Amino acid sequence: MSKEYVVAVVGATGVVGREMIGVLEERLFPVKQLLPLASERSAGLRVEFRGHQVLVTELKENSFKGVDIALFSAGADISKTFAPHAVRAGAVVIDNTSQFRMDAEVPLVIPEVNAHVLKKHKGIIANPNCSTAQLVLPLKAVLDHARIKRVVISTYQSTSGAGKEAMDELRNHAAALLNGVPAGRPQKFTKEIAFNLIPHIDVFQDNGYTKEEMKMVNETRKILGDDSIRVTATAVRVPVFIGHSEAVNVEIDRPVDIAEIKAWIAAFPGVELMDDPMHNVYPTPQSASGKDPAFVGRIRKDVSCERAFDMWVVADNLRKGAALNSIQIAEALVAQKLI
Ligand code: NAP
Ligand code: 12T
Repeated sequence: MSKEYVVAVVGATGVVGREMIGVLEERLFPVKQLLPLASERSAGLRVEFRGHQVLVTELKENSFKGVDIALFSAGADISKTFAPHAVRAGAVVIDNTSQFRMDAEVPLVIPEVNAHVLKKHKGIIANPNCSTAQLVLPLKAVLDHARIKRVVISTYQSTSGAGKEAMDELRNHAAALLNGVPAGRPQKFTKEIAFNLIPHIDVFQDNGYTKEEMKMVNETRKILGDDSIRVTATAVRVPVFIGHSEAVNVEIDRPVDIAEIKAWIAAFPGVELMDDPMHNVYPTPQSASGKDPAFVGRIRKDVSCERAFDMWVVADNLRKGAALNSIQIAEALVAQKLI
């Protein structure tokens, strides 16, 4: 019989953790035992897995005895403190936070793009930021055929990227405003999110960018293995529940042939071309929500630069941007006999 694994989910009660448990079940990952972990606030709750109610226990240093795979999604500080305990207990950590992504010792992996770096892991593997994850799929499709000189990104990121309380804030504030009631002070955001846009995700840095924007700059180059690619980004929170969208301009090393670019992107695994403007076919967060691929549409030649093209990339941030990619990393570890 093929091997089965004890899988811990740290942050099992969060929007990403719940999605992880759903994806493990849906993809028939060989789970021998599921260990849902969260804060003391959630200890005693149950999560459903394969028709059973599984008890959530409090995350502790000694939670990882006998665990083969630990999926972390409870924030960078929790990963910083507890991932080393999981590794010491013999688990392979797949970390969904920003804590270890730029650590030279830690592979940062989108399996369709760079599964080959997994073999260098020393116990921790990082899952990229949601906005980076969906971006690097069409970029790698192009990079397999041409040099990429520069990428300019504007994001339209949903509230689920900031967790369950952020989604609640959008729901509650929108409902209040529609009922003519004051929405109350923003809690999870710096400004009112309902019927608004906020050009501020994660914290500001000294260079004027936000940390979310710099994650896209640095993680994209690390995953694509090419530090010569110049990347700049503006990250914006929008009043959408699930699904991140990105307007992306890509400059390559030769004049663009749009038919060729479309063919490269259409043929790439994990990407679905959704590009027929004459019939109003292009992805939206609603159409991408609940689905696995990164959807790409609006591919067109940049009228201001003959070596550049524009595209619109949309994915479910909780799936390819987080839970799905983490489980695909686990599947790749199994396929490469690294676990
Ligand atoms: P969420 O819905 O707010 O859930 C947070 C989870 O972390 C809950 O299960 C929570 O447990 C748990 N947690 C919080 N403090 C804890 C503690 N002291 N000890 C143990 N567990 C604790 O947030 P989310 O959207 O699922 O995101 C969780 C983390 O995943 C984020 O902070 C981020 O680092 C990462 N993330 C990454 C991406 C990506 O781009 N790949 C996308 C989204 C999120 P309780 O319910 O008990 O509080
Ligand atoms: N602050 O894992 O707020 O780097 O949307 C992902 C999403 C951090 C991360 C967000 C964030 C991460 C958000």
